[in-house]
Amino acid sequence: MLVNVRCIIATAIILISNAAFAELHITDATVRLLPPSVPNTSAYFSLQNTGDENITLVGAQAGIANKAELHNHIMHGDVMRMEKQDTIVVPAGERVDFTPGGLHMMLFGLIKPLKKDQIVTLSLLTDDGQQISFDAVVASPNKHSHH
Ligand SMILES: [Cu+2]
Repeated sequence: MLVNVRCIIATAIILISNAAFAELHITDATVRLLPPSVPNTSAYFSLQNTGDENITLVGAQAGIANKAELHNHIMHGDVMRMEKQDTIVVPAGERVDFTPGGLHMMLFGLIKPLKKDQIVTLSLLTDDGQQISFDAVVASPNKHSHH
C-alpha cells in the first residue's frame, strides 16, 4: 500500500513538470532554406507564454546543425549586426516573435543540406533546465515573408 502511494506521488510530480512545458506555445516555426553552399541559416517562430510566470530562454539546440544560438539584430549606428543573446525573456501571458531582421535562432554548420518542406526538430533551453522541442518546416524566405 505504501508503495502504491509513493507511485502516485511520483506520477503527480511528472504531470506537474509536463504541465510547465505546455506554458510555451510555439507556432509558425520555419527554417530558412538557403543555397546548399551556405553553411549557416536561421529559424523563426512565435512564442506565446500562456503561463503566469516569465520564461527565460538561455540557449538553443538543433540536431541539423553543429551549433545553435539565440540571436538578435542590433543597430550599431547605421549598421545592423547580429548578436548572440545569453537570455531572452518571454514575459508571462505575452508573445515574443522571432522574425527576419529581429530575434532568430541561428544554426551554424548544417550537417546536411536542407530540403524544402523538410520537417526538422529544434529545441529551446530554459534557465530552469527544460528543453522544449518542436518541429519546424524548411521553407524558402519568400514563402514565409511577413505581411
Ligand atoms: Cu544570427
